[in-house]
Amino acid sequence: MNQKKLPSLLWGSATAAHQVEGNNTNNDWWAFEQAGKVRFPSGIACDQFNRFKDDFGILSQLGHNAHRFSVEWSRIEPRENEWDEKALDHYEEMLLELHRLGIEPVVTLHHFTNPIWFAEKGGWLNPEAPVYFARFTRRVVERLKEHVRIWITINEPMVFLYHGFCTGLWPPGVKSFDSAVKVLPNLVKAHVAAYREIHACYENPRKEVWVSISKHMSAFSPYDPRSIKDRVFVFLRDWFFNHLFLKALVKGFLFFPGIYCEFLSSGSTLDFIGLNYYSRYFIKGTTKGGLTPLGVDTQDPEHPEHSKEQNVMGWEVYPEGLTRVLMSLKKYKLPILISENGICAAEDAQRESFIRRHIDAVRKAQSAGVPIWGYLYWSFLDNFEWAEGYGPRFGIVEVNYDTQERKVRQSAHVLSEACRKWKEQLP
Ligand code: IFM
Repeated sequence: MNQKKLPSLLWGSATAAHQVEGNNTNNDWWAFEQAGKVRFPSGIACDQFNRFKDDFGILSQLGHNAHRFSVEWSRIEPRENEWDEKALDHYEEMLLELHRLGIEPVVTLHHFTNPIWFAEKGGWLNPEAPVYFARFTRRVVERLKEHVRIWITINEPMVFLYHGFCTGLWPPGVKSFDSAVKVLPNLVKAHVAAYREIHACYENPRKEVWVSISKHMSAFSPYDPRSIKDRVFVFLRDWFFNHLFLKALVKGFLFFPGIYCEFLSSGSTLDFIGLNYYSRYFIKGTTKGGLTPLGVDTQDPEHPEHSKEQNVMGWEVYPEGLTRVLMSLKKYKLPILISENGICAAEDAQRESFIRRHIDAVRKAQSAGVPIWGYLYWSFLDNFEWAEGYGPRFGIVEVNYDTQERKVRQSAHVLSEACRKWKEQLP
């Protein structure tokens, strides 16, 4: 196990397996794509499976000291309880390369994709799902533990739940809030089980291993600030989407009024908080036309409070929301790693400005006493943006999908400069 002290500020960028590796033929996303349920199939993506050494060379030139990526469950366990050692060797090679370059790996175990065998058994609706996920976790951690000390069990569980089970835009394509509510405790239990497996795998638990989820959080504002109903629904949204999952992991029980209350563990199963932040939503206090009973959200650019700046997908650019969300996490008294924050932009100048302003927003929260552990920009490379395909470009490194050529954007240098300066100025 690497005993080197962790840097005072972790900084760099992030990716996820299915979005960059290419040819992940054994997962449910691939099957969804082949069935024509999204506009574009992922295909060879950024071919990072074969190009990771060159890609990591770019990270090193940019000076990043941390990098987040995910291992692909369907490569490691392509059929139930059959383990592909070559896939594990591959991830070990990636980790060794990062260490050789002095870059701290942050490894995600579940980033939206599931093996087809798991999906066929009912996926996350199956009450046994946490057991399958914990078995996978143990296998991975036993094999890779020498090289990893920061683990993310599940990426954005509430977003996964929302698109997989409410909008139906992602696999398994279900549109039912009732199903989503059944999946929720399974995801919580999966994290708790994985957390325990991870700590059990290390001889010296807790001291040198950090485990969390990556929690997507948004800023919410009432559509009409004078409407009590809109304000109540903002509170509900914030409670359900932003805090319910975190609270369940910190307190050891999941409480969902009228539907659910279950004790899961005897203590907290978060060693830090991984935060993914992108945007703000205006909430209308009505259930009519909404996909959940939690109000209707809009990012209407005509709204008088809207910043008048959007990304290519129409998400409001709202750095103040990041400060707000970070302030709301202070009460958990845990270090916070911003595990994703980024923009898909047509012009890199917008990305440069986004990075500067969001880092300032983080530093503002830090000055107000929020314990910031690091900042990882989403994403290192342009990549497969799920149902949106290859249109939106989030990368600080441009990818030419015809030739797989990489081109470092100016925003990559802006990120490095801002983080270096930030680190130097830390007390
Ligand atoms: O690309 C995604 C990522 O997989 C999860 N967080 C949000 C990103 C941008 O939509």
